[in-house]
Amino acid sequence: MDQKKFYLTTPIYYPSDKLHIGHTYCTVASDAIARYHRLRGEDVMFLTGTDEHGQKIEDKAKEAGVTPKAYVDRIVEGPGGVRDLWKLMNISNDRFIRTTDDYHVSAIQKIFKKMYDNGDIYKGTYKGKYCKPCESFWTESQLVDGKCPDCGRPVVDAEEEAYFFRLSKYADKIQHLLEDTDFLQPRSRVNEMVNNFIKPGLEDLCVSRTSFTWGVPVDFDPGHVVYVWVDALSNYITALGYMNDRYHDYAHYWPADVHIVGKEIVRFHSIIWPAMLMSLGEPLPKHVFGHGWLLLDGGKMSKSKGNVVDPYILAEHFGVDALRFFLLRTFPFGTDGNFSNELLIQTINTDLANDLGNLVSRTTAMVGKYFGGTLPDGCGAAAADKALAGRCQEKGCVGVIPEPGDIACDVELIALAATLRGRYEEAMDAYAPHKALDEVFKVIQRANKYIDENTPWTLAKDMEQNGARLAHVLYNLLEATRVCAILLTPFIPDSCGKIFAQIGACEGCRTWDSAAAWGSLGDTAAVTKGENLFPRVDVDKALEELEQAAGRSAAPAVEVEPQRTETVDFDTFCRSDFRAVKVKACENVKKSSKLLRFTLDDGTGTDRQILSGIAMYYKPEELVGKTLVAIVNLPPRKMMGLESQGMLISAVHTENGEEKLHLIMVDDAIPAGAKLC
Ligand code: ME8
Repeated sequence: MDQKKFYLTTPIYYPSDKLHIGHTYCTVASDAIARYHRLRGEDVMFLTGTDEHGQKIEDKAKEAGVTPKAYVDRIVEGPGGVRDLWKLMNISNDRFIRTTDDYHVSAIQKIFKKMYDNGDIYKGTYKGKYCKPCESFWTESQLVDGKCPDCGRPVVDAEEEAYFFRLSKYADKIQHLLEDTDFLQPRSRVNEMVNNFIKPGLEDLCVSRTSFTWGVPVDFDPGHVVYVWVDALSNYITALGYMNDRYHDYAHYWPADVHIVGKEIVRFHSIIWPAMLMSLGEPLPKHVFGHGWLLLDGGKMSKSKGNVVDPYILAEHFGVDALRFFLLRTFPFGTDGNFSNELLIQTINTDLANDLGNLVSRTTAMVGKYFGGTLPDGCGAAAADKALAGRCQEKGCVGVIPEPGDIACDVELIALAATLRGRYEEAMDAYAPHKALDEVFKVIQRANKYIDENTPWTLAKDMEQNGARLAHVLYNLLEATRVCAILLTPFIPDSCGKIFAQIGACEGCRTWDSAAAWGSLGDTAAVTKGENLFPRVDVDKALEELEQAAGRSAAPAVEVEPQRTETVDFDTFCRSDFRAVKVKACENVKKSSKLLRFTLDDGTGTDRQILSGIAMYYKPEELVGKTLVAIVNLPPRKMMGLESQGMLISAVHTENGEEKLHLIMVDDAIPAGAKLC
């Protein structure tokens, strides 16, 4: 039989800032799903990457005074960057795509051209609303209180010549896809898409921009760059070699089994992406799964709101596996969840330290203490237990009816553990990792109860009488631990490797098949009590340390440009004419996100106009009436068709990698035109 293939993807992340725990949640969940399919012996392709084009990145790079490519290189490849974070979090992606990779760029040009040639892309004029932070176009009717429906921030009017994609043409097909198939999951997201986007009428989508250059150029019409979402969504196929020669797995892996995405980008994945694929004549992905957000204080984390949680700090404090586990155990995958340090510590202490950690350490310690680390031959796979496990699996249920001679607690434990894999599988296949973990922890909790019921320390008091029963009890505990460790491997891979080593599980009894084969562990497996896998966390101490660490990372790392060593002679310096100027009026320059237009009183009686690229730092109305400093004898310069007669002087520095700017404002008592010397 052919090996089953499984292709899954995360979103490709914007490297506009460092990634936070919300991005980590999305990637860790995808990783657990990928590892689950590998555990089942499938041929898995797991893709992640970075989405590096667009105006937001261009602006950020400008603020930082570097090229966009240098800016994204640092965040993607640099220390503490995206790749480092995924390495730290033990993410097992098979491929990593950057949308600035050459093969992707040229494939996007071909994809755009193909849709143009087949008539699905045409040229028109774009008039509408644009949300810069989200890089999304909106129609008036889609706005919520006049603001971006995704992020709630203000939108701007935009009008320019642009290419459009005939999204409207695909409306019926997309509606059918959403309503009549299981393409979009969880099902609860379907109504939102149909009612909010399809029923009001799908409009054609603007798919090129001319107001900035950091994007994939439309090769047959210079000046236009491809809309960043067309560029980004296509990564799922270019990374397999679609329209390029860098990779050759498109026929092998496409269509994807699932795109895992956050809920705010479901619209792009469940409407625009299938329509693009229909236009290209390519098969559609089998599923899109829209997960919820991790919230902090009830709101989505974002760098601009200043409420992000740093995964590096948490991983350093509690360990990577504990963090991975917490994210997937605590929050139902399809809905939002409130992050807090308290909850994280509580989950570690309850589930990992108390339940799992205790089961492993108590069991291995007792095998060591009472049997020198090796149970006697024949202790484990007692015929009765094998038969019992077989009965359980046949019935596929937990409620096995005991037969004469069965011991009630053995029946319960074995029945629960021997049928665990089926329940786990059902949950994982439904993209419900939290439910899968819940099932595993029911077995772990039952096993701990089994220790208390059998009180091995009492049995050990009379080894002659009870030795065989004691060995059998401990064997059952090792078996239950083994089955749970196999199924926990996708979540906490490193820790499970250690558990296998401690309970003496051979390679053959770490497999998916053996998770449903009770009695796979050899009776005389060499058991060693190793390190305590999940030490209890001291809540107060940890909270205090986290607060300090957050404070440390919040402390601004201020950097200023190194001073110049070459000198200018005094006369040259004196030729620069610095004057105090008063702001009479200030406004945003139309179609420019950066420029402010100042009308200034420079003391000459004639207004002076200066344009300054500082719109991201100041609102125009804040500056009216202020006294600033300008250099007034620079040659005039045209920007966006307007003349700038000089330059305003500012102070700049970098804080935590972000460029900050302050206009130099002087005492209002200084009259307009006063010379600075
Ligand atoms: O959207 N909780 O990139 P992105 C849960 N480049 N998930 C969160 C989250 C939070 N607090 N914050 C972010 C993009 N995410 C595009 C994707 S795909 C072709 C292009 C998730 O870096 C978010 O929901 O802004 C999204 O799925 C992912 O992180 C990437 O977000």
